[in-house]
Amino acid sequence: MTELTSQKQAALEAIAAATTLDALEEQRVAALGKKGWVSLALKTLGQMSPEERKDAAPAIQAIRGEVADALESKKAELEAAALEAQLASERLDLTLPAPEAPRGSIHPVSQVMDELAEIFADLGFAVATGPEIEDDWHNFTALNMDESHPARAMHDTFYFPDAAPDGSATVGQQASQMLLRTHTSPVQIRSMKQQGAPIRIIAPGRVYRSDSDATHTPMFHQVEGLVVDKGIHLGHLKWTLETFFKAFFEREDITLRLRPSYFPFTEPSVEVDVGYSNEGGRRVVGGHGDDEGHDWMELGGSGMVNRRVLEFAGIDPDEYQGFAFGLGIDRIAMLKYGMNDLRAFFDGDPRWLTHYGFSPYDQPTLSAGVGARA
Ligand code: 2NL
Repeated sequence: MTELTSQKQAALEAIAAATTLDALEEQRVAALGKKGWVSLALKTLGQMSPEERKDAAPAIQAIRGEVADALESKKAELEAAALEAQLASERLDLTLPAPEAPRGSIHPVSQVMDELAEIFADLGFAVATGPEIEDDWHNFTALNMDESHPARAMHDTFYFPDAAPDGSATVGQQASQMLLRTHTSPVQIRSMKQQGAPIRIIAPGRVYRSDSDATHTPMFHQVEGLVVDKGIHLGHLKWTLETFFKAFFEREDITLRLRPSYFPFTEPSVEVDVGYSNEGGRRVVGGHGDDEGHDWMELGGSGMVNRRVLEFAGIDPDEYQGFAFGLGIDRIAMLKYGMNDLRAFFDGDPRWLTHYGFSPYDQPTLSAGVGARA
């Protein structure tokens, strides 16, 4: 018995001293495992006389109980300590500021297209879109540009080597030559053919010309506008452009000069000039171009839709008249937001975008102002 008591004493001390669950498990196996000293002591009961057993059995059971209790409470203590340590090490400080996620920005061309759409929507214009890969008929023929027109020469237009593979684009029985549209006019031709007159649309988008230098990129952006109705005349055109430029440049002192010109698709045709002044090397739109220190700048072309174009588009020119205009989006974006190099628009350099790009929250609205906040 004394041996068991000292074994118990040693075991209780070892259990008390255990600092890990593994060390504690070792103690459990050594005492209560199949070959542990408690289990061996229990086995000795079988060889005892009933009298001996009567005293020894409760004593061994008591030792077993003491050791088992000590193991259990130490296990609970170590598990609680392990949980505390884990909670302390995995604690999240929710008051720390989150790392800032990189935020995208709106390209100035997209911003200006949104501004255009907003202003013209207020004047009753819908936005029309169409394919950038066009056929010769919609891009040229329907716009009164016959085979001999210089804009149809190879050096201006990107032609595809073959006609439409599925024969979808045909003129009469003949497959039409495919090309990258050189203006957004074919969008308006398609809209007129589809919905007829009256019509009031703008067609903003990418256009392509084989031209590349400091002021020309092979892809650029254009917005064209078209109004067809009864009794439309040049006065409607001038008021519409004036009203647009005042809203777009956000100033009232805009002066337009309509200069006689020639386009095959309009008759009469006029170039649209706007008065500007030079302020510290920067061109600022506004004022009268003939005033001291002012000059005129060409922003686009326009005119009354040529009656042949209306006929091509299936509209009776004796019943309906229309005006149309075309403006370079990249050009008016540079003018409004002070960019000086057209090529940087399409380099895709994120540093340029960070400098000139717009926050997604700068949504153009007429009530809050179409221009983005500085
Ligand atoms: C320019 C000149 C212009 C048009 C585009 C047009 C469209 C149809 C019918 C008649 Cl469907 N005209 N568009 C008219 C005059 C000028 O653009 O210098 N653009 C930058």
